Amino acid sequence: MADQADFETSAGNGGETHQHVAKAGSHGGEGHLTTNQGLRISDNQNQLKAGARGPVLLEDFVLREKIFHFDHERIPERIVHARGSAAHGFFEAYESLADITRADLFQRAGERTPVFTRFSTVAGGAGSVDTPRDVRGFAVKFYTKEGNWDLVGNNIPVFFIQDAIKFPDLIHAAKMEADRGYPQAATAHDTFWDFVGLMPESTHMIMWAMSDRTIPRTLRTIQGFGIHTFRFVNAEGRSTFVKFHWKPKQGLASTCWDEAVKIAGADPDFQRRDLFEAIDRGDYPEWELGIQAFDQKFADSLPYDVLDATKIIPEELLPVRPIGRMVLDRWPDNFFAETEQVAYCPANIVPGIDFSNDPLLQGRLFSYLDTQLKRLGSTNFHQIPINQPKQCPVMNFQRDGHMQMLQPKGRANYEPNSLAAAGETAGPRECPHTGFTSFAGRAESDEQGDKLRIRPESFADHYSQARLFFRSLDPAEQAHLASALVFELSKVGLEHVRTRVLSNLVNVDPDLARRVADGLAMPLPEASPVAAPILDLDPSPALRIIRGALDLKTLEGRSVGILIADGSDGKAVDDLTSAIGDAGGRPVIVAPKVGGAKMADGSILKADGQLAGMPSVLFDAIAVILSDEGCRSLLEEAAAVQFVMDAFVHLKAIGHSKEAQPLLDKAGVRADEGVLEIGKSFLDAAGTRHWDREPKVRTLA
Ligand code: HDE
Repeated sequence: MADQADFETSAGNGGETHQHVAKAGSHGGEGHLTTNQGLRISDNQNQLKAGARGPVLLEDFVLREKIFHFDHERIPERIVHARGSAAHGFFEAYESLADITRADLFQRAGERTPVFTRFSTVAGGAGSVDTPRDVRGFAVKFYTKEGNWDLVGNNIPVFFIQDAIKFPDLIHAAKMEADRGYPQAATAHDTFWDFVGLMPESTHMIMWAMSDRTIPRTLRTIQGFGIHTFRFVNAEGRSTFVKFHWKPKQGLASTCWDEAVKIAGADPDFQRRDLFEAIDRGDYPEWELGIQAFDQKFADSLPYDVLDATKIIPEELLPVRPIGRMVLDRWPDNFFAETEQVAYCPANIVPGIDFSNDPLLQGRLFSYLDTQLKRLGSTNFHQIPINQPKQCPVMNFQRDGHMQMLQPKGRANYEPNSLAAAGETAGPRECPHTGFTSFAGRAESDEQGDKLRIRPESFADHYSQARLFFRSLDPAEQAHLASALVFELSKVGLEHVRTRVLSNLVNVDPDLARRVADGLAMPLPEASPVAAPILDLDPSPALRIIRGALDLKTLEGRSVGILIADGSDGKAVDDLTSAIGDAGGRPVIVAPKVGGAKMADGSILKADGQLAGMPSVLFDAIAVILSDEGCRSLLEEAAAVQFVMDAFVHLKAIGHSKEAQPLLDKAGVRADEGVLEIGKSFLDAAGTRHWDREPKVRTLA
């Protein structure tokens, strides 16, 4: 028998009918190894055999139980968003929002609600890499006192399609091609662009997907969006439309495409590791939650429909009001139990929050519950600890089913009942006052009442906001976007597909289309026909990453790789390391050998990583502190030359000792404001990328 202390019981999900949820995960303690029946195991090294060299006996139930359980360790991965990383934390409300919502978590300034947040890529499998060009999922489970509220969003505020019925087609087209099983986690292939070309409603999202938003530097430097229009409903039953925004305190930052590709090889878990390590060292990532709140009159004043998930409301038109912050401060105990088994669902809402008629959102309300049954195998998936409400009981008469963990007592398993009159436990009752009621106001749709498979006229404009997005970007970002289109379409073998996409791009911006056509060495086709006039909307600088409002120049939370070798000046390395730490950055020592290098004064300085295994793509800036002799030896080392060359072409700051100059020369580094001798100004330069360098290092479309 295992020690009794290994098995906690918790009333976590308690309440009248659901008492005593056994915590199924207490196998981590010290003590004796047992079978799942609690039988102490005497030998975990050898099977039961008939004689020392004889055959294995079928009787060996210890072996069979262990192998049986192992064989079934995998569950179906998510059909989309399979690869993810998650963390625990809290949400803290800034002020009472009682005027617009009755949701309990927004009633009191300073009130904290526990959260579990999962970030993901969309297209790749669970074992794919962290840095493909892809949308990032941003799903937050708020464990409120009134039940779980899931805000299941992305790092992009729009989506590819307007109607949920197109989702399986979109995902089929985006994932690995059906016959060949590749490419994994990449949209640069025929079927994706074939679908996109035929679905002009995806054009706005394509602009975002081809921008640097989809190659984020870390998960800590992405924005999040609820995408759909939701509702807040206050105690009087008045509804206000809301759109949700998460803004990273760490700033918004992306990689260069070439860098993202190289990170995939150097560290396929780069973003997962970054999140883990940041939390581990107490550098807790934080986001501010904001809302755009508006009424029907405002919605009616817009030239597009707020129920259309391919549209944004520019912040310049309707500012984002900050309403609280989320801090992620705890890594899960167990990846499978929590990150893999967490089951988000946009239908999980609380009183004071409600849906709009967005047809994409409406379809999602069905999909997530359905997918959880397939993935987690039981209708009782809500009993898994990560999915249980933490601050309120679960009480109802739903019973039985696979893997039922609860043992309700008594006869009451229906409602209403009058068993209380006989002195028996009657169980929970509905509550018309505090229970959730759906917002009953007049539906937004004029078509309400007729059964129609139809797209409203107000959804017909597919290009104005794509144009708005492209024209709002910094010129460097526009060049990245155009080059991403050239790259992706260059991987498309079907010429008619490329031509069709180009025709759609002409509607977005003729200059963009021309740049992409030039990059492909293809003629520029005629614009594709449009269903609604294309408007020149006012640009929205808030959409920029580069030189935008969230492009922070700081070392906080960023890393500097310091390359050293035998003979380096130990004091210079120490001084730089402390200065980086003081500026909130993370110094990482890289040397040809992980055991360290012998400094000029004879001391050994240990390295955090070996040069061949820690290329500069893993850092936000680099420093090279070498002696003449150390530099000479590294001139013959391709990894050292590449370390410096990549930092330069990825627009990072390079600080160096005088003696390191020959290595910089060999790497083709040319002087600019981001290349400096080590000193105070290097620290300033290291807090940002040097975009003006780009024309010197890359040909962009
Ligand atoms: Fe999802 N989506 N989705 N999605 N989605 C899933 O649910 C679906 C959409 C999003 O970290 C699945 O548990 C449909 C938009 C995130 O666990 C599935 C449609 C947005 C996650 C599903 C959409 C999202 C998912 C797969 C079209 C941004 C990962 C596994 C109507 C607002 C959550 C699962 C996590 C996951 C269906 C469109 C975000 C199959 C039918 C739009 C962040 O149910």
